[in-house]
Amino acid sequence: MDSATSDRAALSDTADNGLKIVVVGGFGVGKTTMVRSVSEIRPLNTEETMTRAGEAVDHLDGVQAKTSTTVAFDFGRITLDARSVLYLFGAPGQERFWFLWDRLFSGTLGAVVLVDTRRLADSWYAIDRLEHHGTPFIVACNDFGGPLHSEQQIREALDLADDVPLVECDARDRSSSKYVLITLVEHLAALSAARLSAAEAAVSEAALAAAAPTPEPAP
Ligand SMILES: Nc1nc2c(ncn2[C@@H]2O[C@H](COP(=O)(O)OP(=O)(O)O)[C@@H](O)[C@H]2O)c(=O)[nH]1
Ligand SMILES: [Mg+2]
Repeated sequence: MDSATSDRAALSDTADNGLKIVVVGGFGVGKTTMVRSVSEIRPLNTEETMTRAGEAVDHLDGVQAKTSTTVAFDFGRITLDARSVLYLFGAPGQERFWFLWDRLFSGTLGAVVLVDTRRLADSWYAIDRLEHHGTPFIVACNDFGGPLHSEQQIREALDLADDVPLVECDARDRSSSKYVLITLVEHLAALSAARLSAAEAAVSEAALAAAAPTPEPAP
């Protein structure tokens, strides 16, 4: 299906493996845009017009051009193959909705943290919560034409471990958003393979130890 929003693709009868992915990050970093651009169904989103009432509670620095905001979450879907389907949840970014995040993370396989390089600190909270929950994630820098930082500078500013993938994207572009999700799925697959081989190594070590001849007691 090519159009992100014009059609409603029916879920295949064979789809029995639902994988939940969340898109998180600061206010106005492009979460709703990414779920919209990549979803194969018309995405559910809960956008409301921003009014002056929010001025006093939401931090609007750097996002003055924004006219609507997510007040619950975004939801979209992407079929991976006959059995596997990605369900995408975009979290609301403003601080007063952070209480929703912990619930949103339950059952989540992995997350995309979107960042705007002009406001890197706005995505700190997302990374902190994901680390707290032990949810694997990747970081995607959304292209707002912001200052160019080296990968090392971004990693340092976000205090990212070396094994967390860091990519660039344009959330408005479907293939770019797809690439971000593919990077996440590959990262999850690599983590799961590493866990499996660590478990296999532990099992064979235990088997070797059990099979080793018991030393003769000293005379
Ligand atoms: N220049 C640029 N603008 C973007 C990009 N992604 C989103 N936007 C715009 O940034 C604004 C905020 O995006 P939105 O998806 O609502 O952010 P959210 O609060 O994280 O859900 C909207 O006006 C989008 O059209 C991008 O990659 N580049
Ligand atoms: Mg939003």
